[in-house]
Amino acid sequence: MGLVPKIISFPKIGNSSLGYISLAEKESLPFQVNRIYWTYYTPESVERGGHSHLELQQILVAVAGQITVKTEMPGGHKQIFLLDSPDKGLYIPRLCWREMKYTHNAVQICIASLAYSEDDYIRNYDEFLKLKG
Ligand code: T46
Repeated sequence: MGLVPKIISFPKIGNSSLGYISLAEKESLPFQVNRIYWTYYTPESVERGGHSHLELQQILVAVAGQITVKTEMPGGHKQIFLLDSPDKGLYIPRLCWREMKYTHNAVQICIASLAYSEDDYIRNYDEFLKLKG
């Protein structure tokens, strides 16, 4: 997987009368998983993110509700992704600036490559812009 944000499609097993299972086999993921955490009850007025990570790689999944993710890579390439299905994930490479908005019912799973470390964050946008070039 190249170092750009991209949508990952997870297998979707089942049907509308039985329901569905989606899954992420480790061989299909672009990094070794270290931990998984989830965010929820984010008010619709709140924008989360507003940071990049020096080393952390992640996959975000909206297992319920919808998440709009704006991304920017060093160099200025900007994209907007809509996570609106539990069988869809967004791969976020290291250094990618991200901003997220959530519907009231959204539950975001974050599959992460590394343990939490505040030292891994770039929370200042001007500092992020200096990564360009
Ligand atoms: C990300 C996006 C997609 C902890 O104390 N431990 C933890 O494991 C985490 C993840 C966070 N925190 C603290 C740090 C902050 O004071 O919780 C507060 C909120 O964390 P953060 O600013 O990372 O929150 P989000 O929702 O902006 O970002 C989260 C992930 O944490 C982050 O890695 O990229 O989702």
